[in-house]
Amino acid sequence: MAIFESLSDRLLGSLKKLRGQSKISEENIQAILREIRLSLLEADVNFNVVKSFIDNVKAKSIGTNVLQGVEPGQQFVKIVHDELVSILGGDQAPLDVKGDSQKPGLIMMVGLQGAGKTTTSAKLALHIRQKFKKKPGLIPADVYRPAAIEQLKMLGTNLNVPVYPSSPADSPEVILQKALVWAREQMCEVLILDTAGRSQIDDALMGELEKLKNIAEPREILLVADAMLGQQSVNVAEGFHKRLSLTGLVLTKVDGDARGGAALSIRQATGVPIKFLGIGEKSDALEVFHPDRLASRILDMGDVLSLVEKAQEVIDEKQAMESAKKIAKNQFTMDDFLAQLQMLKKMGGLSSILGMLPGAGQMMKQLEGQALPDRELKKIEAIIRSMTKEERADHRILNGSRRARIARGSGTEVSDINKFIKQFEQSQKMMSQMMKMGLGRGGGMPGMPGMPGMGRGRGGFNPRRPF
Ligand SMILES: Nc1nc2c(ncn2[C@@H]2O[C@H](COP(=O)(O)OP(=O)(O)O)[C@@H](O)[C@H]2O)c(=O)[nH]1
Ligand SMILES: [Mg+2]
Repeated sequence: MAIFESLSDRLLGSLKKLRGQSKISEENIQAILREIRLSLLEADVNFNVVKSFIDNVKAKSIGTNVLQGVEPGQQFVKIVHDELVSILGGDQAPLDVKGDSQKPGLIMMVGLQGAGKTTTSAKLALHIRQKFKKKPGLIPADVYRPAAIEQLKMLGTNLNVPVYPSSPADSPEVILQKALVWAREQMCEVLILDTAGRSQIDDALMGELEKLKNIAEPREILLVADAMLGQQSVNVAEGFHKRLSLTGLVLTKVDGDARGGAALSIRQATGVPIKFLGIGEKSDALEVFHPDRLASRILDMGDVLSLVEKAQEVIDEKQAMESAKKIAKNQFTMDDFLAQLQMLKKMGGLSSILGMLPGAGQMMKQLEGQALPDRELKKIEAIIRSMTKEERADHRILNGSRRARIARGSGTEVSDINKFIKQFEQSQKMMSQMMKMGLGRGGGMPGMPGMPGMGRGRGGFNPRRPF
């Protein structure tokens, strides 16, 4: 993508200087950080976003242990990459396309004039039909620009998507009300409402959009913002977000020669996720936005990233093997439990992992009664962290007064501690039984999250693998 090319070139140039260095120290990254900072500012990234980016990279690089088999420079690239992913929003934010012909869902498009609302409305209709196999419907509600309704009608007709025949004589609210009735007759499942824009944010526009929002009860309110506006688009997004509570952003004209500042600032500044990129004028020029893919594209160092990831996996695996051995010897401690918890968090979702495990049905049942497993996990983490080293190594010494102290330290109740210890003993027992059943042979323990064979990027858990 053209807009990130010069940023990409500059970042890569800076990072190459770290190659071959034996250590990441404050001194040798100071200069690199200065260069990265300049590259970002030059790409028109918001000053505050640049500052927190640099601070975070610095904090994470200094004091990081260098992984075996990896150069410090390579590890630094990974840190910069991960921070890029983080300011771009982390995980990909999905589009809410719920709705059926009885009660169609509605996506409301808002933005300044010329940002690309009408074009993007048509693109989204196509996307929803192709990717979600749902019947879209388009509602033009820009009654101010004479050709606006015609424009959407033409786009929709070309795509064979029904477009409500709005009358410019009706107010936008009346158009919407009539269109909702029309949409049921048409059996549309997801509606896209194209609204009017202004050359800048004003109160009259916001008032009208608020009225439409109240009638439409949209599942999504997407702000369409022009990437060419650079940092200015951040102010625009903040203005719209304040009045309408946006659910997502579409950044258009990313195919142009903008410098990328908007893309790199807007999420961090507003907290609203970027959901799509507009990469051309045609109706199929829409791209689902993936923070990690864009970060990799900017840094263009796929080989280095996977190398560092592999090295990290080795560490995880070593730890996992350790605990498997301990389980076998019935020496699995709270410390190991904590390490497993952390791995679990990294892999995301408890139920998704449990679902892959043999004999996990029972564990799932036990968990079902608990309203918030994630909150439960945090509680357990706090409890273990409040224990002393001796207590973690052997929980049997936890008498009444120790339990009371731990409850105070972790902000929980003694009953929580008792419950957790009971659970811990149960899982200890269960695990050693599983080991005795032979599930642990072959180096791995499929019954444990984070065990070899289930690591990220290693093909996941294979249920047919002989244990
Ligand atoms: N190159 C490029 N042009 C775009 C993109 N999105 C919209 N446009 C163009 O921008 C202009 C304004 O778009 P329009 O949808 O009418 O904007 P609206 O006023 O917000 O409805 C049109 O000429 C579009 O073809 C995009 O992603 N890339
Ligand atoms: Mg328009």
